[in-house]
Amino acid sequence: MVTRIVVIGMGYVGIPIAALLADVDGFDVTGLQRRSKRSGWKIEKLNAGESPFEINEPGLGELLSRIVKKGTFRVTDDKEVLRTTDTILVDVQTPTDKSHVPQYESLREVSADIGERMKKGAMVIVESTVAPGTTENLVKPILEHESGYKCGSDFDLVFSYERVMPGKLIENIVNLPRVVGGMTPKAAERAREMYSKIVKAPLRTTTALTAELAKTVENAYRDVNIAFANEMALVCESLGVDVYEVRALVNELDSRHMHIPGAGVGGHCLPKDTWLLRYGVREYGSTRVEPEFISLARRINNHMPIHMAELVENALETRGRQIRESIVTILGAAYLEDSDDTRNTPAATLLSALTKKGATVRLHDPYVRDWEFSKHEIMRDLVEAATGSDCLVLVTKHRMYSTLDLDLLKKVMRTPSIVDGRNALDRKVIEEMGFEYRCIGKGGIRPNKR
Ligand code: SAJ
Repeated sequence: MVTRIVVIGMGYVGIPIAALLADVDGFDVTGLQRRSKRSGWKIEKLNAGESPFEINEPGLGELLSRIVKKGTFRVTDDKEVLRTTDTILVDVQTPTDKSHVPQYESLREVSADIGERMKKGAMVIVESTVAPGTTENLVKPILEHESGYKCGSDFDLVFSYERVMPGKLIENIVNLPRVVGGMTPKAAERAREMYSKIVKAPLRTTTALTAELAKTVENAYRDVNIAFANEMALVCESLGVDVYEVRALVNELDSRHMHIPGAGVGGHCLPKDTWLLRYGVREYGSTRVEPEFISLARRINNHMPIHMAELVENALETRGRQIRESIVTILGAAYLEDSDDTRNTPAATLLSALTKKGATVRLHDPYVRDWEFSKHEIMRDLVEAATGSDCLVLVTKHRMYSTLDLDLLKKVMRTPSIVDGRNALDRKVIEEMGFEYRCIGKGGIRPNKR
């Protein structure tokens, strides 16, 4: 007996889960991907059994070619596949807008597509990160209204989130514990049963609301820890101390885990999950609770790329250059080292801050092909990107930036200055070579007094 599964949204979440499920005996998986400009091309790539990701995702390539050859996986843009499927996974983007309100257009649209077509007895699993309360208050009513079915008796509804990370998409799904939150215990158990075929780590069943909270809390927790490290970095800069030395001393205590300060916090999780948490408690909470602490942490982390621009200005002034007459080269467009993922990348905020200060900005990245933030060309040749430049600004700790040919760079640059947003470089070596050097959290050279 074949269990048919449809996974909606062929992204960082949908592709690995679909591939793993399609490799299970008795499962047949169809990826459902709309033919948008930005991602329609993935349909052909995936149907050829190839990973659409620029960076290497261990295990994904061979898994995709195996299941396509086996005939247990294919991708389509035809929503009619929803009519005959037993289980539907929803893996669409759930971004937040500038005022941090979740943009649920895709989720609403997909919920309606499912409701109009799903068969009685189907199981719908929302895997996209949503504000707590969304599965019950947004997805369930649409599914019931469009299908005429009753949640719990005619279909099962579950929220179960991914703990994916670019570069470890397969590994994380298989080896990290997984939370499975059902609108009913029966639904949670039915979904747990399916996940048990691919997840080797513990599976924890709970309610959908508890699972939604666990997801957003787990990322807000990481975000506030990074914000603490960033605030301490600013304190150390001001007092002329190396925050990384302070961090090493503090973390000697087993009960301390100070995170790493840096040029900012990007990705599709941390920059938005705090706002989803706040939105959920505002919309669906029974009492007025304003989560100020996690909101402040977001503001601190969002300030870091702005601070990077201040360090660039400070370094250039020390070398007698005005930023508005300078060429500044950003090293790293991706939000995460050795990844091609540019979602919410701090490099975009830094680029606009430098442009506002009048700088001519270049962008270099070894993996990223294009990005949605501006028309900037993303340069591949580091020497070309550095030639005539007045400052290199390291935003992403891509491996290649830790082994820069400083002799050559000094020769081709107009002004030898480097601002290090990830403590990736050796300050002593750089300064001995005559570079002006700034680094997040490394004091000693104080930004000009306001
Ligand atoms: N960052 C810091 N300092 C740190 C850690 C991260 O500045 O100490 C920055 C990174 O440079 C990056 C951003 O934060 O710009 C996010 O980094 P991340 O390591 O949290 O990577 P993500 O965004 O891929 O986070 C994922 C999350 N996974 C999911 O939501 C499924 C997160 O929950 C995980 O905790 C995280 O991976 C992880 O642990 O690596």
